[in-house]
Amino acid sequence: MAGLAPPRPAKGYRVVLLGSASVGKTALATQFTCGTFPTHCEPAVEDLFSKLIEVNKAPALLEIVDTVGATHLVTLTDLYLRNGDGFVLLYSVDSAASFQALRPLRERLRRLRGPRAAPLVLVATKADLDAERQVLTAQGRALAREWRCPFLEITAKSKLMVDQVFTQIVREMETQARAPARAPVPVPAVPPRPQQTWPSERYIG
Ligand SMILES: Nc1nc2c(ncn2[C@@H]2O[C@H](COP(=O)(O)OP(=O)(O)OP(=O)(O)O)[C@@H](O)[C@H]2O)c(=O)[nH]1
Ligand SMILES: [Mg+2]
Repeated sequence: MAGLAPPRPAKGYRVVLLGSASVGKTALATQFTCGTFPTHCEPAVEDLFSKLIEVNKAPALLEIVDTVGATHLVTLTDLYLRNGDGFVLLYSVDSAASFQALRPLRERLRRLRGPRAAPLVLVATKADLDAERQVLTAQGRALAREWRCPFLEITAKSKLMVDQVFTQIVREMETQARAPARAPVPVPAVPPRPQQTWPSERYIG
């Protein structure tokens, strides 16, 4: 039909949710994909969710990997860190321990991925639990500034800022995909006879 552009194929992204047990990873994935707040979540080794969204007028098909926070599954977590396209690192505002657990996780991500980019978003969950708050908004913001990544405070319970988590991670993945591949830092060549080459450089201009 004239005038109708063919639909653009959706780009696929694997987004991994990471964080300590009970921070609300499953609640976030369920609220985002099904629009419901689960009343009871059975811990599973892994759950997969998917959703087609639109970011910057382009379709993005998200495969969301909901991991478990249990620490004995270290090798499994390494697999996710290696194979994810983008990462949502979560802590809950009522748990300082869950906040502190993110730094080693991020270090591991950096070590495992090497020079490969790891787009990420930092997310503070359970913002409705303000009376039990142990981590200030400013602390989350400061960590995100240090990591140069977006930061969001969300409430999966009332679907506050839930969609934005995924829009942001898609934006991060797209930005890093567009960035030129990091070239190795060139080692400056040492002139074989410095005294022969240096003067000409010194007197330029
Ligand atoms: N008040 C409040 N509670 C929440 C929120 N999100 C999750 N929870 C509760 O936090 C508990 C843990 O949530 P889950 O989504 O199961 O946490 P998880 O990160 O998937 O935990 P694991 O799978 O064990 O790693 C549940 O009792 C949820 O109801 C929220 O936004 N507000
Ligand atoms: Mg879970």
